[in-house]
Amino acid sequence: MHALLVIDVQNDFCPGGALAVPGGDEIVPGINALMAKADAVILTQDWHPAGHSSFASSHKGHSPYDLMEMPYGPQVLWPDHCVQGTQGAAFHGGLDADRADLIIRKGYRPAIDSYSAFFENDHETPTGLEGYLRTRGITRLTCVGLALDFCVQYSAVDAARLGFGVDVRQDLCRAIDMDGSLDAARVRMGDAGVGLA
Ligand code: VGL
Ligand code: ZN
Repeated sequence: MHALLVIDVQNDFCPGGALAVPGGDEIVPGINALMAKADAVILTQDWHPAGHSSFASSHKGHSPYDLMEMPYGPQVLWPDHCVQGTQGAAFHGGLDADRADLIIRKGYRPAIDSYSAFFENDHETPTGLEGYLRTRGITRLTCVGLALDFCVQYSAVDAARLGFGVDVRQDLCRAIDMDGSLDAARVRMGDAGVGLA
């Protein structure tokens, strides 16, 4: 069984959103077309409480895109985004979200961020997605969505480490690309055995 994992195709990551990824909306029609052919479709939704610790606004004297040392390791500080229940956290209106078998929310704990669909940024607190995939007999994943150099990368690398067969359709992703993060992400995915289509 093969699943399509659609990462964070939400208004705040699309042009006009709080953490807009250039061209983020361009991938929606292609993702809808892939969903129609997948055995299983799983969407992730970045889902932060107001005042989340990954927001620069939560740390006096810090600005968006600063790096901060957290108890679980280094963390980029972001503009406020994907706040639970807001329009920014909603899926892009053109995405065929009705097709999803599962929507997995992440980043809902105030003190820790979660880029990966599998583990929070401490790399050990599970989201439950691994168990879902295994109990459904899913062994292969195709990853698409936003952003290629953050949540897509972390999800794809974790999936490969967990033993799933993983490929990333780069044409159906867009990147934030800060300080070489896109090139670094491609190297890390390649090293982890992720197929870069
Ligand atoms: C993401 C930064 C903060 C992503 C989520 O979906 O790549 N990036 N939260
Ligand atoms: Zn986030």
